[in-house]
Amino acid sequence: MASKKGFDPVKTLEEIEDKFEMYQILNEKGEVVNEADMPDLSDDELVELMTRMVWTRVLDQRSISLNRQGRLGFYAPTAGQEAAQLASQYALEQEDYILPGYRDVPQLIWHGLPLTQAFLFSRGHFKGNQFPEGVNALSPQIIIGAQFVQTAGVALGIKKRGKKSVAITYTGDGGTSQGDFYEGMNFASAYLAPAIFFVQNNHYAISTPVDLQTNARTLAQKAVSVGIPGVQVDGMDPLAVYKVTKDARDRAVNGEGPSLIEALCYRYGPHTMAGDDPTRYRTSDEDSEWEQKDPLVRFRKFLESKDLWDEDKENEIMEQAKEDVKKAIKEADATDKQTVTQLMEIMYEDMPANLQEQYEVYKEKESK
Ligand SMILES: Cc1ncc(C[n+]2csc(CCOP(=O)(O)OP(=O)(O)O)c2C)c(N)n1
Repeated sequence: MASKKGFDPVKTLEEIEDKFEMYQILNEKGEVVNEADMPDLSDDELVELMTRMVWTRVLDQRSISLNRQGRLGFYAPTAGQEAAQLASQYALEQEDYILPGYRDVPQLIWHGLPLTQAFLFSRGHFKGNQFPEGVNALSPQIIIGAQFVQTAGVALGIKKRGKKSVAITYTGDGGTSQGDFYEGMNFASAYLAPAIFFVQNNHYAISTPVDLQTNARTLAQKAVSVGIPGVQVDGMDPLAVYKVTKDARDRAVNGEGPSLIEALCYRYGPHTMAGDDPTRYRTSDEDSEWEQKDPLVRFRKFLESKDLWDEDKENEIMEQAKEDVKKAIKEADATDKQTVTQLMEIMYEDMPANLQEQYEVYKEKESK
């Protein structure tokens, strides 16, 4: 076989890596730096996107406090990731499927999951996972990377049914080290399945920094290995996140296959509320560097410059969010506690004989 003369694989790698630059539309000061790529969003839609980000920031603060009071169970903080989460979800349509990770409850809420159910999920109540009709989503996945293969499958199902919709999954930077990450993307690529693989690179998998996950300069470039488009986007820039997700969706529904998106962001809080202390692995300098990039701050500046936003409006949304949380947690409190037999009933259509025996024991206990 003839070998290519002068072929330099190291140079080829460098050339590929150089091509993956962070994509941005709105800079940290709220200035548009890429006018040509401004997404086609009306003033009302821009305000709606900001409203969702402000509301979700309050939800995060309230959820942390409810967790500390022992009124919520599992909770993974989201502050700092609003643009990555909500602007990507905003680019979806109602018929699209979301396969979220444990930190991705906000996307589910804005896709139609009632807040009360999100709270029940946090408490481990099965009702938190019984999504209303028309909310196309799977439950938040705790197993890292496990939804990549499922997303390829859901997307292939969408394609086989001839539907014009997509399946999107979310993971963190840590998730890209799982074998499932490559398997899912490769399968979806081979079948041109309408999938979007969305990585929120918040730079840490619990305490492990992203440069210990991989020697690759970007996570987006991993798309090259399976022959799909990959983009690294400023995940603190809602307009850029919206644009790249919308483009990926358009390509997917047009039969052009899946895409990989890496959104550079930061989680301000701890990994979860189960005892993580970020000060043990992050410096306060790094925290403040990222706070300068905050998605709400830059989008507020942008909207104010267009006379679309002011303090009164923001306060109104914050009050509304607090009211919504109050009402939802009350409803969650008023929900009957789940029983062991209920859990068994929803697990099995036909219960195995050994469990049937246990079921009878619990039924008896619960009747007292
Ligand atoms: C397969 C698997 N391995 C390990 C864990 C334990 N674990 C829980 S969260 C986490 C870190 C994940 O980090 P990343 O994917 O970057 O997501 P982030 O939490 O930053 O959103 C790990 C290792 C798990 N849940 N699943």
